[in-house]
Amino acid sequence: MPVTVDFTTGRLNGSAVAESSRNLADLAGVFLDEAARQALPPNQLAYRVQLYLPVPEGTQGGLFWGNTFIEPGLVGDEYFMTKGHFHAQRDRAEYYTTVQGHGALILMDEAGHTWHEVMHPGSVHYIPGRTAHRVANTGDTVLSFLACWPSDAGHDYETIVNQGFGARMRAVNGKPELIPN
Ligand code: S6P
Ligand code: ZN
Repeated sequence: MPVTVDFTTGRLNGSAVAESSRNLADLAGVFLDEAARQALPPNQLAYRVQLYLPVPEGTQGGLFWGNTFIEPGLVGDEYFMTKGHFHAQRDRAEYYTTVQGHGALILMDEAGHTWHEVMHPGSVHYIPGRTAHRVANTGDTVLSFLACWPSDAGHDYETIVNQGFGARMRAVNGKPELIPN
């Protein structure tokens, strides 16, 4: 069965599509207010990822496709967001394209300098190599975006677990603001 994408929702269809999800229980230590995370239901869905991996992980010269769906919500005053990562092969780049909802693509260079790009339906984001990336849902509906990246990029989550990003996307008077740590 061929793979198709529904451009109204961002949903990927086809037997070659794999899915995974992250609940709040999977995101220990990700948010600033860990007590607020623990006070929320551990089985609350934070985000889902659909993956189309037409070649084995690590293949040089191949490409992967992924669709991410982030639920709306806050942990304390911080928007629901992905764990975030550098690519293990540091120079590998990636494209994101927003389908539905509103959010922020939070980017960080290897020196910890952190900035963001606003995500809205149709926005295209080039993530250069050597740049950690994480997405926060700053709206009140599901945020969905498409991603395309090299199949030999790999993921380094550990650096983010240990060092975090240099800033966080937090609600200030109901509006998103990138606040340095
Ligand atoms: C993969 C790409 C996305 C993320 C997804 C979830 O390189 O950047 O598919 O994997 O958005 O984020 P994370 O940080 O949990 O992998
Ligand atoms: Zn990535």
